[in-house]
Amino acid sequence: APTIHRADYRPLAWTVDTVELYFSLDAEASIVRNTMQCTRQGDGPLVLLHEGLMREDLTVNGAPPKAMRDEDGRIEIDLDGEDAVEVVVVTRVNPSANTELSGLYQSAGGLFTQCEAEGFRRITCFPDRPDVMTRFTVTLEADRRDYPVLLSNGNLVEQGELEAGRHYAKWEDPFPKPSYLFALVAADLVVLDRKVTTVSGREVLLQVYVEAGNLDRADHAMDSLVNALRWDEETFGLELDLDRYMIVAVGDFNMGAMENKGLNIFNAKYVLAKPETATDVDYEHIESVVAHEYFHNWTGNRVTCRDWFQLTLKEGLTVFRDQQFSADMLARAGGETARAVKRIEDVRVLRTAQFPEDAGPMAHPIRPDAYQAIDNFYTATVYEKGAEVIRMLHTILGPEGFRNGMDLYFSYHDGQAVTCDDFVEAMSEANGVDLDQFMRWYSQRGTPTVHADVAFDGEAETCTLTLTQSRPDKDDEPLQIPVAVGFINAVGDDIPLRLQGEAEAGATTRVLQLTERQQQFVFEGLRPGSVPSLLRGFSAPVVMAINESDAQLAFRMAHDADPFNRWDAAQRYMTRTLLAMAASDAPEVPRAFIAAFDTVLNNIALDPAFRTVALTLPSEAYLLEQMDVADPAALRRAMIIMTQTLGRALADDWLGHDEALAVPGEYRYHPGDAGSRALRNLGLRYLCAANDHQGVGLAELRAANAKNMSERFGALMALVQSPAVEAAQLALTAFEQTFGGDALVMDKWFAVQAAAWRWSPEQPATLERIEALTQHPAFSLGNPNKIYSLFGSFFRNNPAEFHRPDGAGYRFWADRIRELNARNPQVGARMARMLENWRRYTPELQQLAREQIEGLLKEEALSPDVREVLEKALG
Ligand code: HT7
Ligand code: ZN
Repeated sequence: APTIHRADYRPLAWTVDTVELYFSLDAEASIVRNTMQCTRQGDGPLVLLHEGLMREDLTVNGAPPKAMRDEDGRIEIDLDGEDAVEVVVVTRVNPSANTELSGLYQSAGGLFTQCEAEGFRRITCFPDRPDVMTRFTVTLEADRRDYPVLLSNGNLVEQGELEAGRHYAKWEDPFPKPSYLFALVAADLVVLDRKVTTVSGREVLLQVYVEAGNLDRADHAMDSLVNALRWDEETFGLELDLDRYMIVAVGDFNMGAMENKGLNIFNAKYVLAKPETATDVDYEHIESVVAHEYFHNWTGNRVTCRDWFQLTLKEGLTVFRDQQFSADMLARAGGETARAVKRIEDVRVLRTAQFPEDAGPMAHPIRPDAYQAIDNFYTATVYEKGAEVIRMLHTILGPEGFRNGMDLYFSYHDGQAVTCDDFVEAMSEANGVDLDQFMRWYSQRGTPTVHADVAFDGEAETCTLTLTQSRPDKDDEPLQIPVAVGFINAVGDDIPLRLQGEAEAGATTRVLQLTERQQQFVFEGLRPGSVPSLLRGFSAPVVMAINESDAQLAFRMAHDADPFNRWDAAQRYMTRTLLAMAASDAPEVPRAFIAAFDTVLNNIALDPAFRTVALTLPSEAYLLEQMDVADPAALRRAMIIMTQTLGRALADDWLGHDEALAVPGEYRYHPGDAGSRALRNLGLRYLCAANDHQGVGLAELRAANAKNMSERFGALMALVQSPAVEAAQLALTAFEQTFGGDALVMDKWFAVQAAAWRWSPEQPATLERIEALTQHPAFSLGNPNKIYSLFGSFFRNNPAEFHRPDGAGYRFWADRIRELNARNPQVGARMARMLENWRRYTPELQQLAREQIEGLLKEEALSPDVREVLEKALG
């Protein structure tokens, strides 16, 4: 596939002002009649893009075009002398044969669309680029019995009966939009309605559409939507601009959800929840994804991207907004610790998913310069690092300055397709701040490291903090890095800080602006022995390198007033301990480590949710990234010894907390309750790892009888991740019997087995178990959730079993990529990425991985998506 470069962007010569779509819907043969009013805006032909379409007709002003070229999915029509034309295209599509789930496709008997990024061209011929903003009118016609619900964007303006059991609905979207935001749904669904009044007094209808039988799982999504609507009014003064806002749940969906104007289509996983089937984490994800899509209505839809290189303009900003929203919701119910725990969870995701991406062959700036398949660039870098970049702006400008910048951005660009520069310029202008250097975050890839050196002058009572930034790409220019800093005294209290030149001491946390390669900051009135706490709240997406002893880490784990850094101290201590154990022939957990762990576990003044994150080991993906040569087997041995030791040494404590933290009464989604459940689940994890008799007994009981899925699944996971093989098998079978008919719950059942460690050589290998599970009746290659649960969970969360020394894991991976490449290249490419960092592994593993990647690249029918990933992996 050709490489597309950001620098090559040119405006189109022709745009489409209005489009009228008439769909005659049918699962095998849908006819699409598309009438476009096009106007000239520059020199050149009218360009229409298409992919995999049966074209039945194409006319310009009622006649076949006189001069037309059609090559590689691109039609060019010369229209010399014309300034405005009507173009009609008639196409035929087969939704039931669409296994890629892009364009118009079938799922569970209904018809759905997914158009971002380039799916609209799989429905009709169109200048399918985000800078073409068009007013859409859509008529859907279908069989009433099979498709009683007919939805599209905007307002329903007409509906009625037709002959032969068919009916129709006509929808008009008052807002011009790019084609990637078009959507339709034709299906047999039920709906949850709620009416709310917006801040300006307009009554709007909110709807959540689900399959019959799932209405009792739609309330949480609806509540989340209402909360998001209110939050955007209050925080950014942004009001819902439509009379009707719909969310539709679908079982087969490549990603999480899609923000189509007024008609969001969601992976059912991010809509459906009731206590018996959804965990606290599911509830949390639903809240944030519903909010994310809602927030796109302004950041993405009203102001959209000029081209796909600007993707982080909408995604980074919208992730930042959903993170702030969730933090506010959690803090409202659970106080400030709940906010801190949310920040910790977000950073954990960044470090686990984005840091390795930024150090691997797919590394790219948050605004990439080139791509082959845009679907490969919906990445952790564009989303999560992009959100961190926005967060830094928020930190630098302050909440008010940020809000002023947002207001100015909308006042300039509402209704436009713009660039990241436009956004940062609005922030700069609104605050009178020069952000030219800050813009480098958009063009430089890789995670920067900030080295910190702390030197005390005992006599003068000063402390000089020297910060030095270094970046993976040598030619990179220094970035602007906000570094939040605090110091803690010997009894664990935060010290009010006075920077040289200041008259008196002020706040205990100060944000320093590191703009040069190296800078010194002098603090006055600081005694030697004061302990620095750097990068508080993770104020920038960097690695903070500082020499700290184990004792200092244990001290900060117990005392740092910044909860993020307290957690981070624990992570650093765990990381260094696990890496030392992985490098040792006789790994053992040091006593001092157990003592530091014990102190946090038994500090009941600390919120259980915080204790849970502080006592959760770093992910294996993150730890492997920290090893000079990634050795999954050695790391797994260390992880097993660590979890067993912490379970055994602290068994009584875990059991005591289990009893003390039982949550009485009916399930409610609440951060306090969720924190207690999470700490109990973590306790079961450690106890079962140690094969503690009482712990296993508790887990067995809870896996069988718990009233809510958080406790039931937590117990199941603890059993499956333990040497208690028989108890685990019994629990898995019982779980399957209870939930075998529930696709979303079965996703969990697949995922937990795919992530299972091997606790002894007698235990069957996880790969064999996965191979058997592909034959399970609830498994389907056509359902992305199943792929992510069974294969994704294995490749991502089970490195020791995936990177097996005999190469069987890699052979399995290659076979799956072959299948998925043919069926669903977007999902195939995602799975292909799971081996992209193969060069980090031991030489033996590298050799085995290389063979499989090279073998795949010899395949003739490789999709552009999969090919791009594999070629980059091989470098
Ligand atoms: N903006 C949405 C992206 C999306 C997507 C992209 C490629 C292929 C399929 C997709 N489904 C949804 C999701 C979001 O960020 O809100
Ligand atoms: Zn998004």
